[in-house]
Amino acid sequence: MQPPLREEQIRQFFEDGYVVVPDLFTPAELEPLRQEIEAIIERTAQRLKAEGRIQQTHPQEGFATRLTRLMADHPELTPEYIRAIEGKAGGGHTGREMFRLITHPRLLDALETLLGPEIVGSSVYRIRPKVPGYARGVIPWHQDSGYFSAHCDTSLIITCWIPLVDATPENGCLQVLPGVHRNGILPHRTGGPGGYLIIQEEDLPLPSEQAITVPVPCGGVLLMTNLTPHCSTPNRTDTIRWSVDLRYQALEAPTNAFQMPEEYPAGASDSIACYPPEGDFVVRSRAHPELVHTYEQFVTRRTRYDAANLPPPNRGWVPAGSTQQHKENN
Ligand SMILES: O=C(O)CCC(=O)C(=O)O
Repeated sequence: MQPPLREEQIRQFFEDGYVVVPDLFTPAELEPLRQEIEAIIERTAQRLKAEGRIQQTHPQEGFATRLTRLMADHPELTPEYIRAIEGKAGGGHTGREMFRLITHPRLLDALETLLGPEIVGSSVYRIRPKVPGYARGVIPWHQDSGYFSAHCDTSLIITCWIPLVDATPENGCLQVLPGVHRNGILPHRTGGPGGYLIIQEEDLPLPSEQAITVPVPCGGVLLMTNLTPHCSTPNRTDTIRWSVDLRYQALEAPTNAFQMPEEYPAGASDSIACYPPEGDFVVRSRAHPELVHTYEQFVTRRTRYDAANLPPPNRGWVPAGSTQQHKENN
């Protein structure tokens, strides 16, 4: 039987901080999630029409174009569409097909070769509709750890970036800086383009011209570490670059997978989880299979964390353009 990741893929992941596995899924295996997202768009458009806020629902448009048409008709409704798809703070989509993808055995087998057999679905997962011209679709240089609590910088948290269509340089695939993930956390700044954190050019360990552009075919996965600097590029096509990014860590890394938000001692949220506002969940445990969360438990955990409104980590990053240095304890 073919191993989940080949030796050279494992080596590239640890040496370069990223690797593309071009054929982890068949495009057909991603179809149920595409349909789950299409159903949200349909429901949202129907609701807005019933409320008299839109006239056209564009049912004839497909996954690649419908959201573009809806947003072009009413740009002011963009946040409402995005929120319906992504949830309140981004990770609120708890559909069954999303869970099926997050817990897909082939994906977990690949992750087991990198993380070991005890795996937590780390809280931050996202759906990203990169609609042509949508400013928040283009994400500046960052390490995912820039968003996480500082006490997780030394843990490996793997991002699995999974396009739901072919991701190309034209439609805004990612770029990475290879081989610099072992140098630790870089200074991030607040208030980058789209409101995101940014590592400014002068703080990148390599000039951005040395970045590698990483196309990923539909069915493929880009694996990155939490310290791999990466950014996403503009979508210059007329179709949507849909993707999801999922994150995983070993059970021994800091996690809130065994607490509900109301069980936190006051003020302790930053010292427990890597990303306190969202709930982690166990996806594989060879030693204690009884710890693995079911779909129903996953939904409950995600919903309770969503309602608790815990603040994101405050790492003391200073604003973009400021000459102030970030705090030493980052
Ligand atoms: O999907 C994108 O365009 C960017 C994703 C990203 O930066 C991330 O997953 O950390």
